[in-house]
Amino acid sequence: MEEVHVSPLWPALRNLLPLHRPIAVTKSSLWSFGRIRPLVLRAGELTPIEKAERRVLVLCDPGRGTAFPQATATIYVGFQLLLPGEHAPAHRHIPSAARIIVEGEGAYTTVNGEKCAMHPGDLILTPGGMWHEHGHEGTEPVIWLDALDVPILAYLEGSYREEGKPQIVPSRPDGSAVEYSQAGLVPSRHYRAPRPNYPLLRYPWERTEAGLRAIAKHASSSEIAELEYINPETGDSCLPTLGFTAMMLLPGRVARPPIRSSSAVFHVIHGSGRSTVDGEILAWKSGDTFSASVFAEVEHIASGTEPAFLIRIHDAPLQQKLGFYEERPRS
Ligand code: GTQ
Repeated sequence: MEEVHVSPLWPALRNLLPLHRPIAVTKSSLWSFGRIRPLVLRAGELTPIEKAERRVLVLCDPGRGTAFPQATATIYVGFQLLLPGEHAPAHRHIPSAARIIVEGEGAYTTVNGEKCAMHPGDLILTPGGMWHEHGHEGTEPVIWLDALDVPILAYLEGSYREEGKPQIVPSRPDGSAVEYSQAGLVPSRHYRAPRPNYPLLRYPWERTEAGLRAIAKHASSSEIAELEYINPETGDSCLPTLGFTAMMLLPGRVARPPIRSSSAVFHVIHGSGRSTVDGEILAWKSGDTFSASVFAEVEHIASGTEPAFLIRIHDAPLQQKLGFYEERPRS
């Protein structure tokens, strides 16, 4: 069989098609920002941006090991460092990216000619195919969390990049302060004028937090205050394969979402708390990041007296497009 390049199905069948639910390779994990931050800053001392192009420490799933730059089957996340005065040159690629700013002021990302200021908690999109470059006009290091769908694009043998020239940037704010400054209102278009595919690239954190606080104030005790980041022109997920939500957890109140077929990475914007993922207790605080595999049983609770705010990155949009996303009630 080896000589003619064939193999029998039957020894592999039960692994390829397990009963009732998938066998997850991903092992849920917590990445402590306090432990990773000094390593990221050390990388800044040792590795010039010109050499690195993107100076990132990738969060690796313990179920796969550090040879695999991914946190789950579909989600890549990494902490990227930009130092004052540095410039990460323009490129574009097939995978889509989003960034969540962790610390520091003064950096910006330019996406298809739109200069997006980076403030802690902001979510900034770099959809596949769009030119992007990063710059820093501040005085302190800036660190953000990149999330990309590169594991799935690499698996599909679809991933490549192109390098470009610095973009020309008109002097105006990004779309969150111009065309899409008010929820529920989008620019009127003339007959047949195309709507942009990715109209809104920056989601300022202050608005997200205000929206969550408004919901939490009026929510019943069983509801989880959670907002989805969407495309304001279509209502779709903001990237094709990855979805993003923001959650507000109240101290003393357990959030128990349904079991989901999607995998997820959670990033703590601020506050502290604990999550149980398939029976494992993960204690987290500001800047920490943790993962949950497909079909994981997850619950979260804030600790202390202040609410906690998390961003959930997940692959339900991909699973929905492929027609197999599901949720199961908790027992
Ligand atoms: O900032 O453009 O973490 O291209 C991985 C690939 C960040 C980026 C990553 C990238 C970028």
